[in-house]
Amino acid sequence: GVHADIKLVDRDGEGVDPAFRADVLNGLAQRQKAVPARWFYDRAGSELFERITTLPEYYPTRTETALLKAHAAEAAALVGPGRAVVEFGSGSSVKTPLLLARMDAAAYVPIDISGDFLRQSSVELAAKFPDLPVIPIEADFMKPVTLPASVRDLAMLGFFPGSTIGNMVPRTAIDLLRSMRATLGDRSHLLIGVDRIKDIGRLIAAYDDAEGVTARFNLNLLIRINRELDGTIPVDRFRHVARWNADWNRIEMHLEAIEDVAFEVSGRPVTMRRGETIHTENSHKYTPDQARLMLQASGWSPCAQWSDAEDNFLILLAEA
Ligand code: AVI
Repeated sequence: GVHADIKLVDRDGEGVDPAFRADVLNGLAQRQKAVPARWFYDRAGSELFERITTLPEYYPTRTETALLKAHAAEAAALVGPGRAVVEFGSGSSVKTPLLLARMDAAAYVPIDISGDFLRQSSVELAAKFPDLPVIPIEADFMKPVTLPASVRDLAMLGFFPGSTIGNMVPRTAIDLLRSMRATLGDRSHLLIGVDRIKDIGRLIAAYDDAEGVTARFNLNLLIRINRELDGTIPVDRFRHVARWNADWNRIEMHLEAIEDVAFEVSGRPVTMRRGETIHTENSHKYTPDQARLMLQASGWSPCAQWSDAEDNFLILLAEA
């Protein structure tokens, strides 16, 4: 069963989130305008992201799922039974059960900043694994998290799928991996998904799909700003752009003004010239060597890795 009461937080149609307001106002005041990608995920954004994961062009989700199907048992054998599986993020209804079905785990501990996603996925997971204690923690996993006494003495397996690590610049990614190491302790392992560098055309297609779902996902950020921060952004004067940054090995998503625009956010005036962009996301891609180096730089020792036949995606197992 689920071992916690989590308060429901739903900001759709509610008051202003001061952190959102600060991030947007600061971001729009920069020379290269930028809004952190974490703000994509309101209700509509989360639904659009779910649709992205099933698009023909968006290979990461289906490739990682296949890798877990094929190799979770091997990973489980390397890690051993009786672990607390600590997932960073509230968990996917497909990937998490694939791992837990093979782990013989002592507890499942999802950590997420969004209480309502956490609550929903914990209840679903507990229904699938009735004998597994599910202990959701509402917290920002970018910082070290104090785990409850009921799991603190168990050896742990951290689980961080989805190549979410790619949405951070390498410095921040290393800080996060270090803080995971601190959260999980000396006897722990980490299983992490990383998207690989590949043909640029295929990478761009994955972030600029023919159906336009990713464009709507990106543009939804402007709709959210208008709704939650009293914005007057002319959304139809912006277009979705996905481009490859070869210096950083990353896909960048931007929202480009297609003509000169002037609008307000929370009473503050903003102007943009035609062609000027708001940078909304980075999605870094790694070679297997780079991924292992990043783990090592964060205090983790890589011990196994699995990739698909087309070299699209990588899951790595590391030990503390
Ligand atoms: C959540 N994250 C790993 C996705 C990615 O691929 O960087 C977010 C995403 N953005 C556009 N499409 C998917």
